[in-house]
Amino acid sequence: MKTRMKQAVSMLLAAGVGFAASGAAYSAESLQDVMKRRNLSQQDLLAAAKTYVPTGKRDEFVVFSSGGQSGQVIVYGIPSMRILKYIGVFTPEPWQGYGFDANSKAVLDQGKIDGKEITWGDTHHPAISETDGKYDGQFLFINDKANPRLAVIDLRDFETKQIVVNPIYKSEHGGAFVTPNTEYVIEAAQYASPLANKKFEPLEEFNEKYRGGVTYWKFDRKEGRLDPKQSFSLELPPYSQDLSDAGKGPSNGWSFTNSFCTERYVGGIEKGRPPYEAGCSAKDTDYLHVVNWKKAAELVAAGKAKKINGHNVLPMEVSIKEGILFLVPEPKSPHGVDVTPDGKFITVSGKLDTHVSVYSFEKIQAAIQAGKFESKDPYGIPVIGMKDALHAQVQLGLGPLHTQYDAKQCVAYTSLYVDSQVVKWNYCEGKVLDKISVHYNIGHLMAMEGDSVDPKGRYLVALNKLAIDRFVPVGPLHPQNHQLIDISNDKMQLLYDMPLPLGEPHYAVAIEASKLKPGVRYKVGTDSRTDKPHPGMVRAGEERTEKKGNKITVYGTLIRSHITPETIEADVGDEVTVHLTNLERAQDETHGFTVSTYNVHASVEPGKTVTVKFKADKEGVYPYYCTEFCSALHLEMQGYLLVKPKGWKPTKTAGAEKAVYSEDDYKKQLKKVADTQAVIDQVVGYITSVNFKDFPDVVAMVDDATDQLNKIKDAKQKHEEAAKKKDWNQATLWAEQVWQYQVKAADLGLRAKTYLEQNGAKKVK
Ligand code: RUQ
Ligand code: CUA
Repeated sequence: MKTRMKQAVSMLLAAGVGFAASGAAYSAESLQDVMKRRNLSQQDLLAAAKTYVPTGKRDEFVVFSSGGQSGQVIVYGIPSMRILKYIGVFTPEPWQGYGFDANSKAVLDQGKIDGKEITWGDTHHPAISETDGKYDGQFLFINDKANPRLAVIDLRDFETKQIVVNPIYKSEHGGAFVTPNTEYVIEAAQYASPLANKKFEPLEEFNEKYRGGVTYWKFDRKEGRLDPKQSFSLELPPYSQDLSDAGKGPSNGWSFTNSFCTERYVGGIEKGRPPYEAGCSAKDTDYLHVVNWKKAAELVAAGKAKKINGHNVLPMEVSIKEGILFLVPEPKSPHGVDVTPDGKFITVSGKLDTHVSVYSFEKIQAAIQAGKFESKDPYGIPVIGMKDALHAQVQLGLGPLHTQYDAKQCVAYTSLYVDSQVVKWNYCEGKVLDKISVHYNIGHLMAMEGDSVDPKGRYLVALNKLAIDRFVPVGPLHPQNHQLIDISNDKMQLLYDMPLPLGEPHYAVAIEASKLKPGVRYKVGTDSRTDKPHPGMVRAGEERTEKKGNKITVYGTLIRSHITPETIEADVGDEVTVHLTNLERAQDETHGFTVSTYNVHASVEPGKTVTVKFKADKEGVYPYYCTEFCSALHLEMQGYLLVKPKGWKPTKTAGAEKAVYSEDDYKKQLKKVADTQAVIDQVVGYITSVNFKDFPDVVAMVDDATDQLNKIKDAKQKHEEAAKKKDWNQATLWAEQVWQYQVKAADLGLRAKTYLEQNGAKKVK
């Protein structure tokens, strides 16, 4: 350990961090000076060296964390723990225009339940799509516990594409978990309820009329959407099904869902009955549900399901008769069920037990084959004896919850809620290897790709439920605390505390950054929420405004630095639809759009077409503008919505302003244009002298610049004609416009030049 610390320090020193010449008037602080001043230990420096990502460098892993009560997803990098993005999922997200433009509203509308708008969600368990059990970086799924919903995020653009409502549940905790080729996304019910919609049943008939279940949402990878018609559920007893995991390798085709409160207690503290927590933990064991989902899918295809609320549900009798549903007792209020990377074992924690139970898939199968069951549950489901299914029980500590796996064989990590610790242990041999304290009360934990068949080890994040005194106080509501732990050595080392100020993140998944291949622009005219061509898209020069009755439709464009059109005229009461296409191709040239007081906002990334809709319900003058600082003349990227009162008539003719520019002004403009052209010619000379075509980003910038330059011809003709008529106003302004196009072209050209120089462009002859 000592030598490693020394190594890290000398590494920092070698990088020129410390040892400035002493005595010099402008001597820099040495590393030792900083350590002393900031009261840092060698251990701190080591942690800093392990997490610091130098400016301009990127993280190795990308984390998708549930945003809990914020209804969003939080994206951050490891090891730096820098937040990269919030993705609006079940909740409007203003920056992205999510819920403020018509296209994303249509996604949020899919999440309506019985026509009721629900704009909040309690996101819990994200899952990355898998191919052969490995994270493939294509899609992300996340559930809403409060309102039983599931969302699909496409990782090509990190946007929410679809929300589905579970047709038979009233809540769900245990989603999303994917099968090894993302054939299905598994979602289990939490609090049992009558499955038929809007059906009231008294709690006295809980055992007979209330039901749980597990749903298998069919994923259509080509469409990138869940397919409700091909999806199905298993009706299950009212046992508070909790989390699930899909089998892999030898256990592929099966899935496992734990449960609690198999006592089926219904509470009633206000009637003098003991509370839920007592009634729901009275028994020593609850049940692990073992389901053959492959066979279940075949049974559904063979017409063995019945329809409830239009959804395929396999009744319990069918699942029992066909031998696809079994139970195994699991100790004391279980939580978490995690299949090992090799698919041979299933670990289940007991919140009120000190053990983790490791079940053997082979033993479970042997019992099923032999028809060896210890009993049946009250609904007739065969129960496999715990002893017949167990591989080992390992004493880990108080309040074990969730387990993740290491790249090293047989090594697992389990969170201990009560002990506030992470325990590293060997599940093959059933022995504890190391423990580390975290702060405080850890819920989930996450290792890099740690629930796939191919975990990457290296880092682990403790998702703690309490922060208490870890950060500068910000009031009674504390941020959450994600703690980064180095697991690459025998002993775990705590590296970093990251406050997360956006809801309680329940679970997170981390993927190698290199597996993510998001785009930087859309094909021009794409509706990003449907991935289809947007019917409202137009190209440069095709912009128009149509009025039919009281409906105004604007087909507009955005490009540095103007919004076309620059005025929208409406009569009070008109319904206004504005389609906007961002014509830019350059990376990161997003334009935003809003209209004063109409509560609309669009984020229009390069190539995207977005629609905002509103009713011009009050006469008046409403500026609209671009909300992203997109160029030096961003503030001028503006326009007016003019809402005229009924029967209003113009009294002045357009263009009747007085002349303000002279011939001299015009000549000055011409000089400016000529000078700028010289700069452009130089830049173009450089770009075309190197192999710029080998750099797609540069090609896009050059295309954008060419677009700008092509517009000059028209403006030039206009200023020359005006000059002929000695209309110096028009002549000067159109010459200015020529210059505007030049500036934008030059800006792009210079960026392209810098890019080429920094990325090793080579001379071509
Ligand atoms: S559960 S702290 Cu909501 Cu994932 Cu276990
Ligand atoms: Cu476009 Cu600011």
